[in-house]
Amino acid sequence: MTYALYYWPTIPGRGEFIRLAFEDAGVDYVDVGRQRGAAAVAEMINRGAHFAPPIVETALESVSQVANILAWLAYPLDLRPSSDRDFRRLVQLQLTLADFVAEIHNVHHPLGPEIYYEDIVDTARQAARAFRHERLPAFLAYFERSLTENPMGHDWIVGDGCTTLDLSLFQVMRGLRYAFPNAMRLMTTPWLDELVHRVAHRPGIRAYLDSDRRLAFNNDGIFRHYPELDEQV
Ligand SMILES: N[C@@H](CCC(=O)N[C@@H](CS)C(=O)NCC(=O)O)C(=O)O
Repeated sequence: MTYALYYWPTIPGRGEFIRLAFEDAGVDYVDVGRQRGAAAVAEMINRGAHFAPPIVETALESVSQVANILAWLAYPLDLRPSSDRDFRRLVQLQLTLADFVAEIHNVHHPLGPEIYYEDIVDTARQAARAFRHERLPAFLAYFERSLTENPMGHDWIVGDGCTTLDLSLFQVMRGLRYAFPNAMRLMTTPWLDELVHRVAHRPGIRAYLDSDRRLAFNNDGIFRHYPELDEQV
């Protein structure tokens, strides 16, 4: 099976959650946006079946929404837990992570994606303060607790092996440390930090991180580093 990923070529964004799954599993995939440019992604969206990228296409179907794509790929890529109950929990946590990612994005775009950050810096400052003090600790505590309370052990968040969700948590933790380094130093997430380390050392991920396929975080993406939105120290 060959997979085609449609995602914007210049940011890790939500496409990165999908890339990490492909790279960890070592499967063949075509990164259409990076090979053919943003126009090819726009063209896919204009066909009308999907509202927004990332979109993954095979010869048989095309699928959008990160959590939905990963729930699908978890089976063929062998990044799933073994029981149905754990699979439901995986999807539940992946959807919660999608909520978290949307809130992270909304910190720098509190009035919607169309308004330039530079035009709403003061509003973004207010949004960032609330995010850093309320939502960031609440979401991190939830995922940290999920990890420590996994009855199958604390190496992985669901079940006893690596899943798509562990790879996604890696990306979110790395993104948060890029965007809010000061605020993140105040958070206590020992188990999530161990998880990030464990994921970074998986053979497929390590090779990917060292390759030119891996895009660096930047200020056009979801995780943006604006010092004025971070904790002042
Ligand atoms: N809930 C969707 C969000 C998709 C999304 O917002 N995609 C962004 C890029 S990360 C986009 O290009 N959105 C265009 C739009 O919302 O019009 C998912 O998880 O896939």
